[in-house]
Amino acid sequence: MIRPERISLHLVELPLVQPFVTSFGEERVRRVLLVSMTADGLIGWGECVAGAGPWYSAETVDTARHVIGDFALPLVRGRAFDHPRELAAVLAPIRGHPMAKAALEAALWDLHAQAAGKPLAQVLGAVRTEVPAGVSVGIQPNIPALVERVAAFVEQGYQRVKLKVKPGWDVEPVAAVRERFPDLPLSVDANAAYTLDDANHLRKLDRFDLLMVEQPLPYDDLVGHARLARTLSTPICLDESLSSPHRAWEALEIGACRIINVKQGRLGGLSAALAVHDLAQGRGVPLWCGGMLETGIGRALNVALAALPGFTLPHDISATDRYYYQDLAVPPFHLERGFIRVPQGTGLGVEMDLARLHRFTVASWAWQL
Ligand code: SMG
Ligand code: MG
Repeated sequence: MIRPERISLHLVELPLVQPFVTSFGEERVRRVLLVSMTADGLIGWGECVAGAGPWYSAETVDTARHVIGDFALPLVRGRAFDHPRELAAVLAPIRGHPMAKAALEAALWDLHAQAAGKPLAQVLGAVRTEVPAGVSVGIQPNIPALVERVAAFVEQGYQRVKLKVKPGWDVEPVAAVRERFPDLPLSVDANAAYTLDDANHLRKLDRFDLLMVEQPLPYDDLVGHARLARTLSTPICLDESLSSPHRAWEALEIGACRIINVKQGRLGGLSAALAVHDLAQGRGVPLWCGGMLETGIGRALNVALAALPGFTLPHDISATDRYYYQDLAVPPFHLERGFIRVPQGTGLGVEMDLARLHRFTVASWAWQL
């Protein structure tokens, strides 16, 4: 039984090692909200994956702070939880805001696993001790720079490379990378930058033997993806469109995707991610764990999730040094023969470095429950 006593939010600004450019913008500093939850002498940590602006999805760091502080907290106050999966029902009166909800649920899972004296991965049902690491490469200033970046990651041992694409940066850069690395497991992610009118153009990607094309069309266009899927040989993977387990079910029912990118934040929490895991496993749909430039707190949670049996493709889970000079959590994640090891300590299995948290925090809030 977990009875949360105190909840704090920490707004942090952590400089990225390299700017990350997607079809929707550039990020140089990760502005990120962390949640700490105290119960019975333990502290659980959660990371909210919302961005600084409403570009990836409608949520932002500030909407998450508002929704957690003003609406979720009053619902949680005075409650005790036998299991973290109970939280979703408590927060159900709040429509939307999956990332805000997921951050609270994450802290509860960390507490739950710590109280049980077990690693989170084990509590979730992990079957692996290490997970295959992929890397997501942002849009570069030019093609030679892209090929050089990809070469450096391949050299480091990443098992799969994902290239960010957008109109005007797609067929040529992909062709150049494919020519240099004929056998590299390669995928592309458009972050919703195309429409169904681009179907003929997108078909040009079929010649590069890509593992998948991720979220080519707008987030609310499941039917468009189903139509596009009928004309592409490259499998479609959905990310932004899958905002809940029910949406994932709908997408599979109508053939809008053949692969699922699982992000617990986008889906509304780890329990929702587990529901998608079970849904996909039952249908033989391959899964992999997406990334949101998490700090070590969110990364530890992703690694634990990715250790489940349904996760069979390399993930957007890279080593800490690909993102940050100094992470908030210790120890950092390293690449070992192309894999990231699943933490074996209790709970998340990483420790928040409180001095670093303090150094990078720009605002914080706390509530006694
Ligand atoms: O965490 O390695 C990572 C980033 C992976 O490309 C990545 N994420 O659409 O899948 C995606 C993007 C969303 C984040 S953009 C800030
Ligand atoms: Mg994506």
